[in-house]
Amino acid sequence: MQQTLKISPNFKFEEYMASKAKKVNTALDDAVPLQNPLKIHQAMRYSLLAGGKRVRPVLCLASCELVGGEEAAAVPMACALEMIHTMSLIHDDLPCMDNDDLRRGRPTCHKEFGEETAVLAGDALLALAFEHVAAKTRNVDERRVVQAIVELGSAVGSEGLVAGQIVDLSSEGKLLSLGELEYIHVHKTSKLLEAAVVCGAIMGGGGGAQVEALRKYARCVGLLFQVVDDILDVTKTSEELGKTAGKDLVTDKATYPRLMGLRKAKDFAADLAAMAVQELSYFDPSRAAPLYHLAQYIASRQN
Ligand code: GRG
Repeated sequence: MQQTLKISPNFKFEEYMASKAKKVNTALDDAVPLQNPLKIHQAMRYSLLAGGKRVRPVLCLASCELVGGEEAAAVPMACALEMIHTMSLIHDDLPCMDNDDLRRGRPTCHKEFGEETAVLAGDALLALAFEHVAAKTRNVDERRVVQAIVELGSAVGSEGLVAGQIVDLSSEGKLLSLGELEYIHVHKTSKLLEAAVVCGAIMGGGGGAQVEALRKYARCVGLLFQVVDDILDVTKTSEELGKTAGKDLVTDKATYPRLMGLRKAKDFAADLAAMAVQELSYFDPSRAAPLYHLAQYIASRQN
């Protein structure tokens, strides 16, 4: 039976998001000091501290606190998620992948530091992410730390982000079915968002049923994130061009609006947001406000 989730109208989401992002930014700054060899640490810091919405770390902290954990228990994991997200962006931008010149409003890592350094900065961030969780997590049972590391590793490896990327690269120029597009999105984007929520709950001491309810929430939010990305790709480009048809409707890149039409893609996004929120009815509504608002934010974001 469907339950209605009663979220307090007094919750200040923008303030919440800003304070959590600030916390994460400070922790990231500390985690990657500017040290020798200077060039590699400059490149790592350049990409890691370049802004970004910090959605994955905030999801992780919110999930930890929803199950009753202390924020501090999940801060190293939150940093690791952002390190991995950043390294995936650095590698994705490389000439052998998407070949992008700009990221987060400034030159991509390889444009600024050269290709070799960008590859190594990505590699170093990936290694540091796992080291950081293992070495810096405090007051969490070691079995939980290991469980979370396994979750994170499987989300990014050849059954996670890497799987999504290789299938995406191999699909270039091909006409994709909705199922194939979903495979790419689930692996390239959703897996890390799922790991963020699930690892936060594990670090926070969540029980098995809580972790699995949050996994369902995260799967909806993960796909929602990418469907909205696809919609923004079309609508932003339309605005820029001052036309009704956007980039993806006139090129052959597979996106949800292109495969199902803009109207249906928007309906699909609304359904995913509703399904995500429904999963939160399992929890105490007084604690569920952050994840509730994060789902709404992801659904209605403009960048
Ligand atoms: C993870 C080992 C490993 C390798 C990387 C290159 C690659 C394999 C995967 C590509 C993954 C990728 C770039 C997916 C796109 C995800 C996405 C929607 C990025 C945009 O995220 P936002 O909007 O960006 O959260 P900000 O800048 O706000 O953080």
